Amino acid sequence: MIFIGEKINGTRKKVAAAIKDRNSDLIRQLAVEQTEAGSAYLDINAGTAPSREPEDMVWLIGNVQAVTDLPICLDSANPRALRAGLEIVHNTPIINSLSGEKARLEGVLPLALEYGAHLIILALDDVVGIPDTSSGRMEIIKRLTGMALKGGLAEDQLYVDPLVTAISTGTENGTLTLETIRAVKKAYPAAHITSGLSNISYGMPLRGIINRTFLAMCVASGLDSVIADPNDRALLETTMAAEMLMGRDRFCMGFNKAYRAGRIGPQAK
Ligand code: THG
Repeated sequence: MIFIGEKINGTRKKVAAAIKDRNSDLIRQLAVEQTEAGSAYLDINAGTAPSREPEDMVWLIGNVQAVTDLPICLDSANPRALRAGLEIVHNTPIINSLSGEKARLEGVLPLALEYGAHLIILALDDVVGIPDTSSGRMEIIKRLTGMALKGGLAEDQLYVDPLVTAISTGTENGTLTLETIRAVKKAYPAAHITSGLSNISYGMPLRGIINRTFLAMCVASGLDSVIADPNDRALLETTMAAEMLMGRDRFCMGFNKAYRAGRIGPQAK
């Protein structure tokens, strides 16, 4: 599982305050703890102030790269913030994200091609928003994937996000995402499939159990990456069990090793 650590996100209150106060310690601590938990990438979102976003992004990346070698997932819709980040990252990043919205097609796609970055593709545009059928989502995904491939990105540089909407607002919202994952996997076997997932439980009690169960179902459908909290032990346990059961853990070595290292199972005191 390709874990993209989600915690350095300016829409979170603690992180927003740290950005405002230039509190490096909090940001560095989040980078270290997500690195030690086994993240493959660290998502960085500088938050909502568009005028300050480029400099805030640069400040965040500087702090993260001071304590970890992990590549970064640049989480922004702002082409200026993305370019500022692309200029200073040490390793090939993921750009999060391209959608079918005109502004992103014009502002984000050229950056991904210019820098040869990995790219998250969202199944939405500014004509229909998020389509409420799998075929509608696939239509957008195919359009965007086609443009990225034609521009020179390799299929395995793409991370398709099928998008998750709350099960509390639509009985079929879970199966819609699962169906889309299977369709992406079939159309683009080398592409990665990632998602934020926690939207599934919005408005519901016991969000953790809903998120974990859905994660296991998404893994069974072909999801191989997740934007989540890598320090969420129960989520990691479910992820590792699901991948093992799907035949992605030879001789169950990953699961056993994680258990012996105390990364899953009863917490050592
Ligand atoms: N797809 C893509 N990118 C994304 C998302 C997605 N980026 C943002 C988001 N969704 C994933 N990132 C986060 C980061 C933090 C939190 C949730 C998702 C989070 N939420 C707290 C909670 O759920 O309890 C509340 C916020 C807080 O801590 O203040 O921490 O889907 N491509």
